[in-house]
Amino acid sequence: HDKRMEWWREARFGMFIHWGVYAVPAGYYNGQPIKRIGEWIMNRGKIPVSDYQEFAKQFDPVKYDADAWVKMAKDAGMKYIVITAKHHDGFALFKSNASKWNMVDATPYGKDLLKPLAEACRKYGIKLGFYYSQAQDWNNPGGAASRKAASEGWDNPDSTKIDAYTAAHEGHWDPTQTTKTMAQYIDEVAVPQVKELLTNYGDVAVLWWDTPTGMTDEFAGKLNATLALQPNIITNDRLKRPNFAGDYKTPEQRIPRESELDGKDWETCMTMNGTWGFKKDDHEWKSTEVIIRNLLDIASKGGNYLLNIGPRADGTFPDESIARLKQVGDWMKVN
Ligand code: FUL
Repeated sequence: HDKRMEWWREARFGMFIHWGVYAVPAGYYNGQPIKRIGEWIMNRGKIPVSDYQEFAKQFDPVKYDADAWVKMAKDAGMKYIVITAKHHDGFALFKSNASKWNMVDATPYGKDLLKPLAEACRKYGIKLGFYYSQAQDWNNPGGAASRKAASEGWDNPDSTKIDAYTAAHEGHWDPTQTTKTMAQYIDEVAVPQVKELLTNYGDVAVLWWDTPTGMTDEFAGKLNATLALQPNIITNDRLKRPNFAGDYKTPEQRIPRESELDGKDWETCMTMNGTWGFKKDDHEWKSTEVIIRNLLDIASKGGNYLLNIGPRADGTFPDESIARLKQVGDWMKVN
């Protein structure tokens, strides 16, 4: 275990990338702003599956330049990248034979987004990790949907009707979501897709699981077994709780206090503004000074800082993110 963790323990700084179909609506549905984090828009807005899938027809990132992305990470002093291969909306940024809801089959762009990223990472010596939402999947039938959020009230104007439905259907809001069981979804989509990710892109340094809604030990065991395809891979602690602790803990949007540290490895993931996935109206940017202070605080406590970028649907990073990466890099050079 320790051998596998060596590079990660020295890394200190990494780039999280939340990119997907949600960058197209960028926080708006039917002209209405949908509150909270951008990558949750389908869930928060209770967008029907067929409507949401329409957005993919506008996901055409012609300005995507993986080489430039990785170079920006490297110049900022980052040592690894973790990208959302599939977020909760179930959309695969890669060519998949397990579901047509993927970049190659469902968008005009028609090309795998992870291949060029993997190549650029090899070129610049940056480790590549994949975020994969193993449990929640709001498009592939049988995938789970967060139940907790259902009690908070939705942002869709139609929410009373939807709330009753979701309460009766374990957080789902569209009948197509429950046409298969979660066991079928795990066997037919999640396990095959993770195998694709661990087979088709060379070395994969990290598997970053998320939100274990509805996970059982059996489901988690099947997913965990696929990791044998990459003997050196490490994983976070979000596959299933308890019993699957992974290699490190993942405090979100917060830096642990000294007194909370228990000797286990940890990584704080954090947004630069208020959202992970791109939202055109989110202008709450942290200053470069705050970002550097966070990095120092985290490094001094022995953790890693996974700092997020939410690229636009055209394949570019927001200007504010670019500026901050550049300034952090400049600071790194003199310190
Ligand atoms: C959360 C997810 O639900 C968010 O969308 C985001 O990916 C964050 C890093 O993890 O639990």
